Amino acid sequence: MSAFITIALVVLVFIVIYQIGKASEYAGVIRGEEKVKAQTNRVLAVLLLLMFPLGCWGIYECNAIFQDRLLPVAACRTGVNYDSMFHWTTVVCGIVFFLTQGVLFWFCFKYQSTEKRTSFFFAHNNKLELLWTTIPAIAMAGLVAIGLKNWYDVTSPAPPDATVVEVMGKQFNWLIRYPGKDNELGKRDFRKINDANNVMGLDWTDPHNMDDIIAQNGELHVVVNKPVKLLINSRDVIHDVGLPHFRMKMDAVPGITTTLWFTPTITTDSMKQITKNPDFVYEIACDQLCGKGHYSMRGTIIVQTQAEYDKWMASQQTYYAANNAVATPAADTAKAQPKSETVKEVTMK
Ligand SMILES: [Cu+2]
Repeated sequence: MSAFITIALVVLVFIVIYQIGKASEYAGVIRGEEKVKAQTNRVLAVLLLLMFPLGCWGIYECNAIFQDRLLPVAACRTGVNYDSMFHWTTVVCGIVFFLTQGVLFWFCFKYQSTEKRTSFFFAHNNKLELLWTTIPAIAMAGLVAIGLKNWYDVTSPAPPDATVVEVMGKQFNWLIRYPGKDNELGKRDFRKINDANNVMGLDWTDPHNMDDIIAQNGELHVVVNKPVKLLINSRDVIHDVGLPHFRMKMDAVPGITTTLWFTPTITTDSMKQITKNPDFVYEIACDQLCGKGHYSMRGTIIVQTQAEYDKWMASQQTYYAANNAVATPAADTAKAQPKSETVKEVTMK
């Protein structure tokens, strides 16, 4: 019964809408169809003309509101180049936008349909075709050329004096490994991964691993004005090392090492002053949806002077010492004493 009532109701609604349409059609005939059409056209043309400045004003207001919430100045040279490319792309596209949209809205107003105007059929014009193909092609080629230059800059081999650091993504944080005094990262084997005392699966038969340091709290310490090369990989699923303040990102893929290098130019302390934010930190954001804890996968980068970096490095205990000398679970390593050399001596025997 209810199904019958529903169908009847739907049919009734259709009939009502149809009748309203018919009624307005008759009303138009009585009032003069052409007159009503011309009046509607005029209103629409004026509204369209108002629409353009209103839209532009909206864009301006949005920009003013969000200006302070945008990223601060780029903290490396390639980042500055990237920002400049973004700026010029916006300028070129902005000019094209205002020219074409301005003309579009103006024409809608100027050439609105009236009783006196008849359609003008415009089939083809070689000059115009050439003009609106060549100019955008040159502009696009210029923008692509700048983009390619920046891309090669970022993906070029790192300078030989770059500090090498391994960044490993895992659900849901970042593991940062430094090569230690021998300046060489030891071998890893995913079968040796053990959350209790070998989070990155370091192969203890490789002597290069003995002095490797895994930074606590996922903090990546780097020296200002010194190139740093990141060797990026993942322990489980695909993550992505996103460095918004350096305008860079690179996928962290299990089984494949990807690289990224940059030279930080502004220390964390200077950036605190620039942003007038005493809590400012450079961020490593995971840019790849990697699971339910993805939102919390945030690492930090500390950009510091060479002296500060050396002091921090001296306070770090080797991962081997922290996890094998004293048989402590990984959770206790945070409390481990910084006497790495002594502990290392004991464990090496
Ligand atoms: Cu993620």
